[in-house]
Amino acid sequence: MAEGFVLRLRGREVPLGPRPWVQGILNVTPDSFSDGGRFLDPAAAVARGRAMAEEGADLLDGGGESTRPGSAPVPEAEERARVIPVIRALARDVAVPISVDTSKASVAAAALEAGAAMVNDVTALRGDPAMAGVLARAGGALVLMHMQGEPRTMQAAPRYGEVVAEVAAFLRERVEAAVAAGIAREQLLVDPGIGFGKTLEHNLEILRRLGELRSIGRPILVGPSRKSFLGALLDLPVGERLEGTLAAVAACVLRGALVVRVHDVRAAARAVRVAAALRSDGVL
Ligand code: HH2
Repeated sequence: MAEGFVLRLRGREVPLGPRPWVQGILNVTPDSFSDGGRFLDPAAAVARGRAMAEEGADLLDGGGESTRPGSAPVPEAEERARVIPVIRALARDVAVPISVDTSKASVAAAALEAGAAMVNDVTALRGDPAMAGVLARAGGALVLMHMQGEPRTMQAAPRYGEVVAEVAAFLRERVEAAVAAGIAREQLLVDPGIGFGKTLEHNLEILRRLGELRSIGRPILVGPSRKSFLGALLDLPVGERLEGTLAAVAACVLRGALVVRVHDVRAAARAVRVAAALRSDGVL
C-alpha cells in the first residue's frame, strides 16, 4: 500500500518506505507551543537529541524559531546561534540524519555545512528567495509544507473552497517550482501542514483524506503532535495530548504517511510499528 521512495539526503541516497520513519522534534526555542524553554540551553538540546535517537527516532528535526500561531519571526543571528551548535554536535554524535527546521536560507546553509542532511521549510520555498539555491547546490532533502497565511496571523480566519484539493494543488505546484529551481525530485517530501492556517474541520478533513496526497508522488510527512486540533477534540491542555497524538499518528501511517513528526518519540515509534503492521501491506 505505501510505496517506496529514494530520498536524497546530503551526500547519499536512502530508501524511504514502506517502513515509516519517526522524526523527533527538537525545539531550541524559548517559546514553542508545547516545550518552549526546555531545550534552549545547547547542552540540554543535545542531550534531548541523543535521547530521542536512543528512543527510536529515525530522524531529528532541530529548530530555533517557533512557528506556533501568533509567533513573531526570530532575527537570523539569534536563530543561527540557537540551532547551529546543536546540529553540529548531534551530526557528530548520533547516527540518524539531522534536519533543520528553518525558512531562512543562511540558517539552512550553515546547518547543512554543520552536518544536517535535510531542511524543513514551513514556507515551502516562499519565505526566502535564496533557499532553493542553497538546496540545489548543497543537496539534502527538503520538506515542502502547506501553510495558509503566516504564523503571526494564520489562525485568524482560515478559509478554503475545498481544503484537500487546495492543499494538494499547492504541494504539487511547490514540487514543480523546486524542481524548476534545480532541486532534484528525489530531495523532496511534502507535508499538508496540520494547524498552519486551518480550522479543526480543515485539519480533520486533511487527516481523513491524507491518502489522496499520495498521488503527488513524493513521501508524505505529517506533524500532528500535541497540536490544538487534539486539544479541541479532547478538551485537554497541551501536556495531555499523548494518546490523541498516538491515535493521529496511527491514522496517518495507515493512510500512507512515511514520516511522522513527533515530540514523544518512544511512544510514537511503538504506535508506528503497530500501525505499519496493520496496513494492507503489513510492514513488520
Ligand atoms: N509543525 C510545527 C513546526 N514545524 N514542520 C513541518 N514540516 N510540519 C509540521 O507540522 C510542523 C513543522 C509546530 O510544532 P512544534 O515544532 O512543536 O512547535 P513550534 O513551532 O511552536 O516550535
